Amino acid sequence: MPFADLREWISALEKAGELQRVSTEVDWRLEVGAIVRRVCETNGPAVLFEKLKDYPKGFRILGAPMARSRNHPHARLAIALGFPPDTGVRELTESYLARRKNSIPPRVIDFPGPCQENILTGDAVDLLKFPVPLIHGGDGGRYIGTWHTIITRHPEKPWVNYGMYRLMVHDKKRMGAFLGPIQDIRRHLAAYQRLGRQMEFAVAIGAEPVTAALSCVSLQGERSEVDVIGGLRREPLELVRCKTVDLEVPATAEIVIEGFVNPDESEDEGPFGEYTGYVAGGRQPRPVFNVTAVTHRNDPILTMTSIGIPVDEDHVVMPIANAAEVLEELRDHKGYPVNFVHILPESANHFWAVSTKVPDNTYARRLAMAIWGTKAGRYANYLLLVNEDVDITDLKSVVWAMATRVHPVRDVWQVPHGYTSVLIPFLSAEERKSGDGAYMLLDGTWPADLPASEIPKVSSFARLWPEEIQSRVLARWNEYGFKA
Ligand SMILES: Cc1cc2nc3c(=O)[nH]c(=O)nc-3n(C[C@H](O)[C@H](O)[C@H](O)COP(=O)(O)O)c2cc1C
Ligand SMILES: [Mn+2]
Repeated sequence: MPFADLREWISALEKAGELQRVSTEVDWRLEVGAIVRRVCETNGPAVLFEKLKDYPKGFRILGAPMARSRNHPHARLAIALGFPPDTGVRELTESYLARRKNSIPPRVIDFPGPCQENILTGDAVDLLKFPVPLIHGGDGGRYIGTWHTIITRHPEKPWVNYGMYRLMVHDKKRMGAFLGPIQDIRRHLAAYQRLGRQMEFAVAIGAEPVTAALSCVSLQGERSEVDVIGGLRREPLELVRCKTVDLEVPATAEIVIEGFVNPDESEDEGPFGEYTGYVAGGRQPRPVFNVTAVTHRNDPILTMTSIGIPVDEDHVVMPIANAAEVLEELRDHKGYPVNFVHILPESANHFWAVSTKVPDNTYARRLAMAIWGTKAGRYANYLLLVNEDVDITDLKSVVWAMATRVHPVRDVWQVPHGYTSVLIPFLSAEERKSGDGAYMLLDGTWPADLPASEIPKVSSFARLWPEEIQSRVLARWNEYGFKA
């Protein structure tokens, strides 16, 4: 059974040793952000802050919900999907794809849902009713959206988008968002702007755990994330009608914010400590999210993370799911003989490694172009291709293969132009405005026509000794006197 709400998942995390309660009072002003950053940098547990300065008891914050865990790197994501905490990268990726094949549309329940236990409209609307944290030292304001879902509906298509885009509080009733230039919500907003209409939105904070996780995935095509969320949960997600906008939201969300974006309104937003490991995005005019209603559960839990230098939520959930999206597109739809796609979390998601069969000598560049042509693969600024023998999920193997199989001149292909996240520091100021980036292919595959006898033999315990010797050595390891 999938988790019905955030609270059930929190209990499961606590049982698995993946949750720390902090009952002592902490300050929403920088202290919470600093604690959560340190948790990310030390691979600590998720943190439930139970008493926030200036706020009544009951208003809580859940920090670092899906950051990397020192117990098992993907434990909190695995638990959210109903897998054992020690599930590995390959298994998580393949299970994601297996479940994703069956999308399950949501089920709408009667108003009011649990997220509507308290309803604030008109003058009662106040975003700062919640302990919205000032997260990093250099942030341009208090961020209410750092682990959440913004829901919008395309004006002309049956396409409802769930996306995670940072949300800063301007004042009681208005927020600002950073919307990357080619994100889905941008396409929705552009369609409303073309029609000269307001775009309604709903923000869900603290829904059951798969919702936020899927909100940061670049699903291939124009797909409604909520159907994929149902597929991953193997049960429909329950939604409830909003109070003031024509949208539905996950019924058990802790906090829901409803409102509209005017087609031509903007206000300065940012900067923010970003997933690339730098304060990024500057302070610039960006779309304004006007709030018409706030609803919440009793004793609401605000989910947040303090992103920065890898590895945090950005580098745990996105690598698995985005790699899965690209793997499915290449292997299952386009028939490329790809073995696995892995996004190195340590690279802030911009170094990708792909292991593959190599059918012919023109294959590597065709494959690279196919990867960059997918929706998630646009983030693969550095792309390493290797044969199937390299375990690309192991950072040591990737560095070794790159340094020994990629000729520094012949095997490197520099591709000027192409989209890059505008938050990457290597871009010039001009490129940062337009998102005009660049790609590099590092082709570590052996030429397809190289006779097998000429492929260098790998000198490792597992590959250079006969199996019989390996087994004997392993069986006698303790007898030799080794402890581990
Ligand atoms: C913690 C976190 C914060 C994010 N913040 C932003 C953001 O502020 N702006 C943005 O464009 N993308 C942001 N992203 C990345 C998007 O969520 C991601 O690209 C996702 O695919 C967007 O959904 P879409 O593909 O439906 O547009 C963030 C991701 C995470 C994990
Ligand atoms: Mn989308």
